[in-house]
Amino acid sequence: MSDRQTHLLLPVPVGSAVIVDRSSLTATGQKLLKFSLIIPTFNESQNIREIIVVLSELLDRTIPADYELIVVDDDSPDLTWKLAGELMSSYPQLRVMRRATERGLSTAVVRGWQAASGEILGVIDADLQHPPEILFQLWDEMARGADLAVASRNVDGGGVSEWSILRRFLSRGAQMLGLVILPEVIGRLSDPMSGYFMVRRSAIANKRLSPIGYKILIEVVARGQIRWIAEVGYVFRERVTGTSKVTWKQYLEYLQHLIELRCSLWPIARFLRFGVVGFSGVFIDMGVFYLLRTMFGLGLTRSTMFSSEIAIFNNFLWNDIWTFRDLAKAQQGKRQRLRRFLKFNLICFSGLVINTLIVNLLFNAFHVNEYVAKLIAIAIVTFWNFWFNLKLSWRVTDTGQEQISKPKL
Ligand SMILES: Nc1nc2c(ncn2[C@@H]2O[C@H](COP(=O)(O)OP(=O)(O)OP(=O)(O)O)[C@@H](O)[C@H]2O)c(=O)[nH]1
Ligand SMILES: [Mg+2]
Repeated sequence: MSDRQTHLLLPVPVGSAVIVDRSSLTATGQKLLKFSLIIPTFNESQNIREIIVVLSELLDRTIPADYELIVVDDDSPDLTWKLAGELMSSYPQLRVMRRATERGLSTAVVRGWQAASGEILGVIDADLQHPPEILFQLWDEMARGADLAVASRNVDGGGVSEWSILRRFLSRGAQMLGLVILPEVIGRLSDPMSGYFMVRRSAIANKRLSPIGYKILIEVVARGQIRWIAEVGYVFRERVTGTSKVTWKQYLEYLQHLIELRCSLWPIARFLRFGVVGFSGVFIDMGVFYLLRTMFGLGLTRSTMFSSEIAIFNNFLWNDIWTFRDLAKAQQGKRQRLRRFLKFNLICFSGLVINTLIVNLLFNAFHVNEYVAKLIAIAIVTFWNFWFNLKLSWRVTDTGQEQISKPKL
């Protein structure tokens, strides 16, 4: 590729990592394609030709001239971008982006999608570890209406070829860690580490992505509007040529990514409302307790039980009409409300048990001051109550997939 030809390279998108929607693309006069497949590369000079040849053959057979392959290279010292650029004259659906400043696999994928005009966006490794023929099955899943189709090593027909025990352990360990930190995202995927998938543009358009490290799939599921996920089994092949770019840095970035997503996905406003309601409950509890115990002379246990239950009732009502209003609206009817109330009671009761256990543990085993112990217990139990009420009492269960319209592929 001569210097004169470098102007044929795709310009690198700058600014925030937002993918525009279909209508914005049409408004700029860009021709819409069915499919854009990103191939991120760093020092893949030994693989780039083969992957382009194989993918072009496959896609020319199925959607000729209605797809694009976008190589996003981070200025590889082995000149992968140059080799890819030279292939453009033989493969008209091929585009190449050479990034000089930004680095990293996830950002490369997002920058590629930003420059793409496909309705379905995909990503595949350049090193032939992802079997290209699986594209057909992923494509079929998208045609059936999936928002996201993931090639997975952990479903029927999936696996890894010759991974060492250490690598298997690290991969599973990373998945378990993800399940603890980000269960609502990682729990939706059998192979959250997969780097081979397709996603509908409309599912991630106009979302502010914040890609870190290697795991772009997690970012897509966390921030996108992904209702239907399909998985297709595949065997992760061994690298034949070129070298892996995976180092310990990627594991640290993965942890950082999980924590950032956890912070940004935590429903802060809802949690604050829950806190305000809980605070109001303290006054109700104390007021009713005073009334029953001092004014009506009721016994200590009965006064405590009644006042607590009335406070729980108060909290439930406010949470139902304010904190979780949107979720309650999706489950109307007296029976549903009663079910929510019973679950709320159950969770508050479990919170009380945990509260008592924590205070006892901190005070008796660790000799923490009893008021400090009580404060710590309240903080932990508030999180507990909030999270389980959100996930169990106000959980909306009937989001049917039948509402999803079929795509026009
Ligand atoms: N643009 C870009 N591509 C990258 C970067 N790091 C890795 N890649 C590419 O992303 C793909 C996956 O990287 P690999 O190093 O093969 O990672 P892996 O497949 O998970 O690990 P191995 O099994 O060890 O190969 C390959 O096509 C790489 O060339 C990067 O920083 N920038
Ligand atoms: Mg690889």
